[in-house]
Amino acid sequence: MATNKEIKQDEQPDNDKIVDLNADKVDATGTLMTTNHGVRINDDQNSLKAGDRGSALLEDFILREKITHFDHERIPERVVHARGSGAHGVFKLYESQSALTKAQFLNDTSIETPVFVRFSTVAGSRGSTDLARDVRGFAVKFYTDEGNFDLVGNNMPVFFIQDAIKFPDLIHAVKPEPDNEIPQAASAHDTFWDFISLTPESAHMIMWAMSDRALPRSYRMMEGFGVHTFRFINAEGVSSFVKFHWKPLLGVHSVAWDEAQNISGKDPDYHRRDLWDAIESGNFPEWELGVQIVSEEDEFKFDFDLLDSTKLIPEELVPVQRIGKMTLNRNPDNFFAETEQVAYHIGHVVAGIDFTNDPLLQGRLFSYTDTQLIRLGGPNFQQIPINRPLNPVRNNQRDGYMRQTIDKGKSSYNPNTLGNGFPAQAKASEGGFTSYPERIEARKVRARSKSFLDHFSQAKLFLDSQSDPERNHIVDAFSFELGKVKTVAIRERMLGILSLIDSGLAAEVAFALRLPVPQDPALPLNHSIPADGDPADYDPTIVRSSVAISSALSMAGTVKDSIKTRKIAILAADGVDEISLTTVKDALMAAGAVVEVIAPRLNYIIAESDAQIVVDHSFLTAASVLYDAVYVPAGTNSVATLEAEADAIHFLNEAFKHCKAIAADKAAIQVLEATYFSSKLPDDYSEETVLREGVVVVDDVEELADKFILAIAQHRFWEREKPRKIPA
Ligand code: HDD
Repeated sequence: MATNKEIKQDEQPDNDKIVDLNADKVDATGTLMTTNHGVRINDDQNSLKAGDRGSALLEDFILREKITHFDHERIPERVVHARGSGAHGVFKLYESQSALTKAQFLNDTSIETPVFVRFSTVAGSRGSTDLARDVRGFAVKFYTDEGNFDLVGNNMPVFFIQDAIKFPDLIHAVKPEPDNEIPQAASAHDTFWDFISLTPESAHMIMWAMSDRALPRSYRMMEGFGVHTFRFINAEGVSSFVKFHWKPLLGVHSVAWDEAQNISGKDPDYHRRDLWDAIESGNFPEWELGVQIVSEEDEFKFDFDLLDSTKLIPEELVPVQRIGKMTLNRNPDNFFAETEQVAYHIGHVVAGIDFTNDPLLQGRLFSYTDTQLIRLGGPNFQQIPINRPLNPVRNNQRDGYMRQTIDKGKSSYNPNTLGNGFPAQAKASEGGFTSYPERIEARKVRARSKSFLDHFSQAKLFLDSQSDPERNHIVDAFSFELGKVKTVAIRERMLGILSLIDSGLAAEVAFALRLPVPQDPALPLNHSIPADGDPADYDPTIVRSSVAISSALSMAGTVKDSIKTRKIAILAADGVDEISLTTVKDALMAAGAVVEVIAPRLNYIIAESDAQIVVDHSFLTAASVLYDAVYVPAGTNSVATLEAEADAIHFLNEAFKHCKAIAADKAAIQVLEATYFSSKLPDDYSEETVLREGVVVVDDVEELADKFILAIAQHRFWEREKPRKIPA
């Protein structure tokens, strides 16, 4: 047997080889075409035939190989999170976390850890729209020198269910209905709300899913959460509980629901394109990694159970410490090879990070390997380049479909002497993974812990922490979703659930549905208890929360001092005033925005000064919903054209309806006067008014640009929305 001293230190990471996939990259530039067995192809245009007009010959191995490969191009899409987009990047630690964890990439601030991130929606198929109302997946693979650590999270900090055994039910309910496969990528249908209305533990998550968090403006502008409580283990073996957070440096921003539905038609790849374009243009998306730490002694000090994934730890109770930064700086070379084949697994942890007994987490530990076996075709999926760890893999596993490594030597078993005892086990001091020796004395039971039974107080905490517009959007979302439900009994049951969260919320949704709020809402909840369960043991209405409001749960106070990467439209036509256009354009671009000129026709417009100005889109290829703000420059002919152009007026009307910043040179005011919001233009354009109303019309273009930038940074002026009718 080998002694540990004899183990060679040949195991240095080779970044180029693994993460850049260089060893496996094929660049066909300047090369000749070959078959898969390497024979040069002379004619790729015609199949082999008996004569010019004769039938094809079976002998044609070139044709057969090409068609066979094509026929087998598809692999099963992910059973959930099928629609997604990925990017490469790096993670850099701010300060050593060695007091908490021995994971090297969280100890050594000189290490730059490569990452591959995949964002996704949950319910839709691979080709579905990015803008569905849905949870977003936020999965990060850290290629650490000690193996891969996958943080497979979402953009919401809690989940629909508490136990993995309910996951197939949840997903069957939200996916398109099985008889007609309708609707695609939407939760607004009977089976989903039937299940939710019978599953009180989903109350908290459903508030998040009906909030604007489910409609991110960009993947780059959403938070990420590990959801479960994990463990950190330090070199002394001391464990602390940890919740992981990702905080986007651009802030957390959303779009309006009407806008989301329109984007789904105009550009279903909106988020994918946004991520790709940002990285291509060098605007690298950034998030800080945050941790909430709870010491082992404090496990039971909260009014919820740390093992319950339907609960979050309010930041008021345990602050989030930002420990490092992730930057996404490289687009994949090949969508299929990287983004489609990447295989995340919550069980991919490294020494220093460990699991808790969260029953949702425990079930996931099984599911992720299992799903890759069918999706990627066998047990060697970790050998696909995007999935390989940086450090060499050495064990006695052999063979199987698509084995990539050529393992040398006679011994493929342990213990052995024929291979000198290698590969040898690693001691803990050598980085060997050891599970946290948690003390467990328990009976084997199939039951839900009573500490998991408070289903409504954090749902209420979330609702009460929202700004008025955010709360209104939640009412609208429930009214929309339940409005699409055909079975009235399901709508009523949901109103019952809502009344257990907040009677005002239930009344507002009931008003929209013109239904009464049920009197005894707790009754149908008996569906969610075991066959022999006593309803008294499963009373989900216990209210425990000690925190009434948590400002971190609202997006209202997010970052609002930057317009970096915001997309601004300038509407113009022939005869535009060149200075009015370019002064504002240059100022916006200097502040980091992406500015596009939109005109009746493509290619260029001719300014009053006779200068040619490049046009990025015509009204045919652009749409208001694809921009964050809009500006109309001066120029007599341009203004006259736009004023009479229905597409231009529609563009502005939509921008106003979706609460976006709007600016016009004072000499272009006629265009705004042709919109439906002409009567709502403010009387003055002081900074205070601009920050409140989001509209700027002044004649000094430099002043205009400054005020417009302030307005765009606010992101949206939700207060512009029509006031709600208060139910009687
Ligand atoms: Fe899951 C994929 C996140 C619960 C079973 N999950 C998947 C992805 C994300 C999450 C981001 C996509 C990864 C990628 O981009 O490839 N899942 C979560 C979160 C959960 C959660 C945050 C709760 C806290 N998941 C969950 C449960 C189960 C699964 C309870 C099963 C018992 N999830 C899967 C899966 C998927 C998956 C079937 C589908 C494709 C894949 O794994 O690779 O195994």
